Amino acid sequence: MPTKPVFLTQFLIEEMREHGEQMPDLRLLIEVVTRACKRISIAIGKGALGGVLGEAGTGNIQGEAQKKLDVLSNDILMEANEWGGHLAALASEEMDEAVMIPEQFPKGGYLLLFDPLDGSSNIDVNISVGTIFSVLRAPRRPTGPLEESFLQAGTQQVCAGYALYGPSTQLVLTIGTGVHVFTLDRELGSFVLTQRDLRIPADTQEFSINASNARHWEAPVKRYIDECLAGKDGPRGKDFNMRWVASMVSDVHRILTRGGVFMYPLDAKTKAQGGKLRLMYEANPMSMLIEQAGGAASTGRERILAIKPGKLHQRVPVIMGSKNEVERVASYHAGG
Ligand code: AHM
Ligand code: MG
Repeated sequence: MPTKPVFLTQFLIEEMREHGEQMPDLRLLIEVVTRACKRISIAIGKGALGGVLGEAGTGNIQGEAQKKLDVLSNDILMEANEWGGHLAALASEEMDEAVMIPEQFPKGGYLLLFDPLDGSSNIDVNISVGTIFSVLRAPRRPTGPLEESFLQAGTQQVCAGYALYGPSTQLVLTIGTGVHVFTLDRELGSFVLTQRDLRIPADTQEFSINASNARHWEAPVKRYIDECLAGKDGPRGKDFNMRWVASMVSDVHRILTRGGVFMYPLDAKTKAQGGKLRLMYEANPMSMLIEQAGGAASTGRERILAIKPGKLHQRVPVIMGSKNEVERVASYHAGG
């Protein structure tokens, strides 16, 4: 860690200057989003004392029961972002449709997408959760329904990141110039740069998958995991470790930090809906971070970032992390 603390604002100004493009609106937008993440972090930190645990008694568009903190986090992000003047519209995993910035506020040139609280099954058991976000440019002359403006491939993202609410709160961010990690200094209330240019090792000995779905997996995934489980005496010639937090943010954070492969593949249970995880709120931002860190992200059949979305709440199979492992799983899907 640098001796003199580098705060998020200073980092963004210098990073943009170094790469020859000042984008003040994007910087301010990132600051607003991360300020909302600090508020979410405080609410989560209060736990049972804040009266925020448990079910909200409502459901989202995907038919999932919402937790109080899902709703609260969504409200915090909406409220923080609607008046800033940097956005044209927002979309959230927890809301049925994309929302235009209300009439009374100025409009900006960006679109914001977020999963306000990822891994919400972990809230009531005090295990790490996170907020994932993605920023796209709003089309200059939008035509058709609002949703269409959002239906851009992940390669078009100008920024992606997440906040991880763990033992410490961290912000992991890319604006297309590598992946950088900030840690929340709770006393100062500021994100401080703690790691620049995160890189994922190309090889790994760790995988992350919900193994209770094994009987539903397709043959290529079964083969890959069987080979890992065979250890030193199997075709891979080495032992593998396994980790599954069931918060994508936590699992992907571990992989960004020390390598590994994260999988929520297509299986018999999720096939009808195209996969479990959401393309625009989860897979795309995480894929941008993973690729920016030198890793790879695939559905098994194609690069996630190249997918042209058909709808806002689209789901996709996800295989991401250490490059050589992701390529191996993709080659098994291709019949290799
Ligand atoms: P959520 O956004 O509703 O919390 O769902 C997404 C989560 C991911 O964070 C995690 O990887 C996965 O769902 C866990 O699924 P499972 O409970 O099937 O293991
Ligand atoms: Mg989620």
